[in-house]
Amino acid sequence: MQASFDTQCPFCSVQCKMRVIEEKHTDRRSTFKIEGLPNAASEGRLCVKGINAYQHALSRDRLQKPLLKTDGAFREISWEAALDVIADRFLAIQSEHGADAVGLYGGGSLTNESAYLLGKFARVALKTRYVDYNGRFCMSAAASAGVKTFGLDRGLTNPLSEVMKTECIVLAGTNIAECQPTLMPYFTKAKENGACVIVIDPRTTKTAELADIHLKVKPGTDLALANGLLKVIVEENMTDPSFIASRTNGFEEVLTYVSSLALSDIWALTGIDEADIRRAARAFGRAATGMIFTARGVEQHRDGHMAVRAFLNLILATGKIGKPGCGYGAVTGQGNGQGGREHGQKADQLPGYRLIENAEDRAYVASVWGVAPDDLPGKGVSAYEMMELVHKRDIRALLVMSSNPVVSNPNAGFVEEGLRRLDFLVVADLFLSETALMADLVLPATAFLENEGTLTNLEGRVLLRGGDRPAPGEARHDWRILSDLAARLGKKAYFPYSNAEEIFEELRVASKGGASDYFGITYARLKREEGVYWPCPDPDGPGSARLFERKFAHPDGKASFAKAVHEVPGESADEEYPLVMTNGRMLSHYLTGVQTRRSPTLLARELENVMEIHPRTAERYRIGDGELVRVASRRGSMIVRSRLTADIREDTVFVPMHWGGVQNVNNATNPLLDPFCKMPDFKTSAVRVRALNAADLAALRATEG
Ligand SMILES: Nc1nc2c(c(=O)[nH]1)N[C@H]1C(S)=C(S)[C@@H](COP(=O)(O)OP(=O)(O)OC[C@H]3O[C@@H](n4cnc5c(=O)[nH]c(N)nc54)[C@H](O)[C@@H]3O)O[C@H]1N2
Ligand SMILES: Nc1nc2c(c(=O)[nH]1)N[C@H]1C(S)=C(S)[C@@H](COP(=O)(O)OP(=O)(O)OC[C@H]3O[C@@H](n4cnc5c(=O)[nH]c(N)nc54)[C@H](O)[C@@H]3O)O[C@H]1N2
Ligand code: SF4
Ligand SMILES: [Mo]
Repeated sequence: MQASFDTQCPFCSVQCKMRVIEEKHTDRRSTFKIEGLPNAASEGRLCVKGINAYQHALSRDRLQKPLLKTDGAFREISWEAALDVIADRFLAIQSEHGADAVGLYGGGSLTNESAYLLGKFARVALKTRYVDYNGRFCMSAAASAGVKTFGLDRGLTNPLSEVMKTECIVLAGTNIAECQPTLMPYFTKAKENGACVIVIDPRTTKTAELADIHLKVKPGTDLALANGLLKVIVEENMTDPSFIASRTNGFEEVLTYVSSLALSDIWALTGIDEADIRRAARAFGRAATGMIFTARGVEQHRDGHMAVRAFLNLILATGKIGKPGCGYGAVTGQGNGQGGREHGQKADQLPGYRLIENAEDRAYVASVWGVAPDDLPGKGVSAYEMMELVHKRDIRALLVMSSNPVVSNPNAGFVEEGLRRLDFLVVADLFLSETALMADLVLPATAFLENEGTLTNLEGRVLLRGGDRPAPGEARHDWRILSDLAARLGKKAYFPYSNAEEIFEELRVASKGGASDYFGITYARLKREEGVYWPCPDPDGPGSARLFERKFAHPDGKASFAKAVHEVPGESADEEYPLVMTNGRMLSHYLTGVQTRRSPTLLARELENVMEIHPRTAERYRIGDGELVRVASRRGSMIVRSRLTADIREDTVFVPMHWGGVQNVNNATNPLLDPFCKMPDFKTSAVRVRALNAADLAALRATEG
């Protein structure tokens, strides 16, 4: 017997559509076949993660019932009992310590409906100011830069199809070949059409193999490099003066600043010499059309916001935006990294990108929710700052929904210590993640095969994901968990939903008139049209594929240059910690690996964490290939296997982020926060490395069993 389910990949922001065909055999075993479905982003392609995503969703490890921890051990309980325990604990903690003693921590894999509801749940059911989400570590620098420069943050300002038509592409700190693999054909086609590709990355990644010019930058110095590029563009008259005059503000100040810089200083900082800076600046400056893409390599630094703004300066100075083949892309990460940042799970936001501290915005959303504006709390703090409040015991109870913060936060040891101090931790997840293992109560949530809802992909296209496969055991949708809990807290009237579409109908109205306006989008339309770009205020009108054609989103219609002053990176190598460690992703694993490590096919590709190190550097520290090494920073250390490769800078090592515990790169990362967006300085930590000796290995075996 056969059954087939149309859905979307649960992983990255491309949101490839797929069909999962289940063949049920007479012995009750099932086998699965996966087909890519046509769609405007991946055009039917799937990468290895998408093809194997069904494996974790169908894994025996899936949570099936709520689990309550008593005397250190989990036991299954009913939903009734679980909801009672949570409501009792939350209410007791709030009555003793105030409404803000309970915090909520969401994620960018949640559907728009669940993310919207999490924000509403915080403000209406719990009335706590403390709600934030993992996108803080992901999109916050690019998002805040887009808002400041353009007046609006949407991942791509242009449809993907325009990539193929552009003459010059800058890929800064983005490894599309491993992180959004099904988009690579757009870039290879652009190259076939004659485009010049410039890659900025400390490693020769699969993406960098595409480059005509590869700037192998020192981690944490992109801001200086972008300033150097602008200096050459200005010096060699490659700007677009009429665009600057008619469509932007603030160029003069930037001009004065970059003119004062010396390329030799920028070389000293970035490791990129004057000739290469000039070559890249000319390629971008002289091209008639060009696009710049940034991702976490540029953004996850203490100056991530300003680094992105410096790249946006290049776009504005050359007038390369608002027309075909000209624009910017913040390469969004998680499946709903885009929608997840629009509808209110962020500490300072309300739906539709409205601001919780803005009186008009509060009044509007309060009217949609049927509460008094004064009853809405004020803004809270960012994800890592929430962990600081947990550590300080200002936050006493926490509900984590769709994130694994004890692995993904910087300075993970501190975060773990904080979570242990909580009076009550609830985690809603698919699995017993590292964070769920620490919880007092764990709730089983539904996965992509089972959970219908909308997600907004990196282009800003809203997509409806099917989710018809029955959930395992008693797993519930995230939005339902929130609704059920709200009812237990006496707020049922505000959370009356019986399906995702009803929530979307409310979200449409709540976002109406906001920057990310979804009012014109309906489920019926999404079923008909495959996807709709926001902003889409009109049910009969099209969405906006290309942004900023005539005006930017600031009140005066103009874009803003930023004087982006560069300094040294958050942490630099010194005698004690002589190397710089950066980090990121591998093709076959996803984020903290909770899902992909439960897929046998994906796990088999990469079984354990590694450290990429240059052979000459390895020799200096007497490290052989494939040896276990300890990588230590001022904050903590991890044990990983060395992988010698000449593709990385000699002064840099790279450790992926897909493992927890003793292999967790975040044991060592730096929680220094960007002042504008509170992005942690994940990608530059000074470290020392050493191969483990026999005594270390014996000790390790003893502790790790
Ligand atoms: N396979 C896979 N795909 C994913 C994910 C995953 O976990 N696995 N996660 C998804 C998510 S949530 C996200 S946010 C995206 C992330 O997508 P990316 O941002 O592309 O991924 P990263 O590997 O973190 O970083 C990209 C590149 O930045 C480089 N880099 C490191 N430091 C610096 C620096 O200081 N400057 C510059 N210019 N480059 C630097 C790294 O060498 C790396 O090649 O991927 C999404 N897709
Ligand atoms: N060192 C370092 N650290 C980083 C980064 C880096 O580049 N370097 N990148 C940062 C970035 S960009 C990101 S996005 C974060 C991600 O950090 P996390 O949010 O911790 O990442 P995930 O591993 O996706 O965790 C998601 C959890 O939710 C569960 N889950 C999946 N789908 C659902 C669902 O629909 N409902 C529920 N309830 N649960 C679900 C999964 O099983 C998993 O346990 O990590 C950040 N941390
Ligand atoms: S991981 Fe991304 S590129 Fe790969 S199939 Fe899933 S959505 Fe598509
Ligand atoms: Mo991300």
